[in-house]
Amino acid sequence: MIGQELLSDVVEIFEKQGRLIELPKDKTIVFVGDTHGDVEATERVFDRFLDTNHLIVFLGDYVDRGPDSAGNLELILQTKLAHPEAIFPLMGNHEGWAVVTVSPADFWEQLNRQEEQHIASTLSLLPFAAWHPSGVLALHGALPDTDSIEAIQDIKLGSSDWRRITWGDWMDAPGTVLDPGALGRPVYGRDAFETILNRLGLKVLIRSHQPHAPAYLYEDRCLTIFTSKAYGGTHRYVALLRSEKAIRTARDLELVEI
Ligand SMILES: [Mn+2]
Repeated sequence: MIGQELLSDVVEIFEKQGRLIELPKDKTIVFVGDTHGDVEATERVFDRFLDTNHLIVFLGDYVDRGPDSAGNLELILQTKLAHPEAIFPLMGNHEGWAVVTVSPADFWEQLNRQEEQHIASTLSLLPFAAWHPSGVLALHGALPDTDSIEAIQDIKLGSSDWRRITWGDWMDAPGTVLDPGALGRPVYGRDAFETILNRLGLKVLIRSHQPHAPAYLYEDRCLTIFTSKAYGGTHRYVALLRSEKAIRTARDLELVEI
């Protein structure tokens, strides 16, 4: 099981780095979709991209569903501790256990009470989003309804904007809130996407969370990627944002199979 010392050590890093990560322009950014206990996916990402030329952003959902949730989470946290400026795991809905339950929750349900509390409180400090100056925002689900990118820094765990970020789905249909998701996942439409993307001055949203969503939505400005085989898929993809490349749409990021 994941050691108490590892948890306490990464807490200090998460508290210092805050809820919104600002990504540098001089590295290639590697975005990794849900891994969900697929530790082989995480190992492949690190084997290939953990070096001084790359910065790795994980889009959340490290536990439940897959074969080795504890191993996957431990590998990510150990690597975060060893390389705090090289990898940035964001919060998915499966990391929000401190405030909301999820299903399936096979990882959380096999922990004893003390482990459950310690891991949940550690993961409750994960950042919500990562922003790149080329106009790209990365997060787990849907866009928060904030006035600025900077306001993401002040979003509270369990709030409506937190729920949008970690639980929100997108659907290729007109409208804003297509389903408020009172009992689960809120669903947002094209009008919500365009209004908020423009208000925040963004070009592209990259996210995961919805394994059956089209990869490209809304004139290629919303990219959904998945990096786990835990849903029965046979391919794992990451997306690369290269520093030298101008970004107009999500097609300007490069999808790479790992
Ligand atoms: Mn999710």
